[in-house]
Amino acid sequence: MPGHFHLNTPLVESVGMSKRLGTTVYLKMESAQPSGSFKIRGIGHLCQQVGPWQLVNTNQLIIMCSGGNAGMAAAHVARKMGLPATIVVPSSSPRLVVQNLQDQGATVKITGKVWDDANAEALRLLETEGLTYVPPFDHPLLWEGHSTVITEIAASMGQKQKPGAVVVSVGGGGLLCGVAQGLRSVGWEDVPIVAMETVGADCFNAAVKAGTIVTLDDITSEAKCLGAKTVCRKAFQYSQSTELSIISELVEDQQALRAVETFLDEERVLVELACGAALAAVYSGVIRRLQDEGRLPSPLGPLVMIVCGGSSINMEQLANLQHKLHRPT
Ligand code: PLV
Repeated sequence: MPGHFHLNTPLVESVGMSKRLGTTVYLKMESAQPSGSFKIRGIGHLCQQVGPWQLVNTNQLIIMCSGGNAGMAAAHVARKMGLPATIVVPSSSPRLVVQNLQDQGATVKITGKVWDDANAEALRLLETEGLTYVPPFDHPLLWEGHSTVITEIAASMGQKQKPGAVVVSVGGGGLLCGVAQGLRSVGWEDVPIVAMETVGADCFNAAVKAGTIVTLDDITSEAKCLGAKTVCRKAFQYSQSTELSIISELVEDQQALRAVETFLDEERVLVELACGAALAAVYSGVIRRLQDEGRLPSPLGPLVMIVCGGSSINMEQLANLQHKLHRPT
């Protein structure tokens, strides 16, 4: 088995974003991971930790539920470990996701409307069939695995540079927890995190506003991979901690889509709407506004954008989203 399943991804300067923001913007290109997103960091790490004593010896199936990208990571890791995988996805997942998962050799089960429904089915299978459950965002081993994204950034930036802020997308909050943990481990706990969601997939923002964990009635955003109805407890706890500064911000689906389009034009990389939510922090002027409001410093040190990636996107899917979201002006 390899040391780990993820790659050390490039940290590249974005001329276009830097020009817009008036400060250097670095892109951490998680879209270049083997499974198409950062998810392989945490899921690879979790499977390696439980693997020796649970997965490999008993040759159990890996079962997990996913908006898509966590499933892709699990299917990839399972294939590399020589284990069968069953991935439960909601019916909101595009056909492309199902095809991609099957191409990775996974069995796909489609259940329910949104991620939470698929999760309930995965937990049922876990009980009735004794399979091993791999969660997509709520597990300390996932966060530990995701935290390597920050240790790599620290190694790439070297001793002399430190981010002014880090931008992440938030679904169930696993990436956020990993980034928070990573910042602590490299002594960067004073670096603010800008946590981006879309309106309608905003369980973290809703919890921050309410001061308690809340469950959304429904997911109405097209960014289905951000579509957890309830954020994980750890992410909420981080938002309440005085040690870290986490700023929760929302963008409309249209802004996330424009960000995906601009990123494709300027950086020549196609990412999902879930990732567009983070990119929109620069393209839609969220960071600028936060500076104007005094919530981020001016001038700001280098901004690090976690380009979380995502593989539920291709030209056909992009055209579908454009059709749905871009009303004629
Ligand atoms: N997607 C999860 C959860 O879905 C999944 O099962 O694929 N960016 C991309 C491209 C993602 O796929 C996800 C999560 C996120 C960001 C957010 O990560 P999280 O869930 O750790 O906050 C419901």
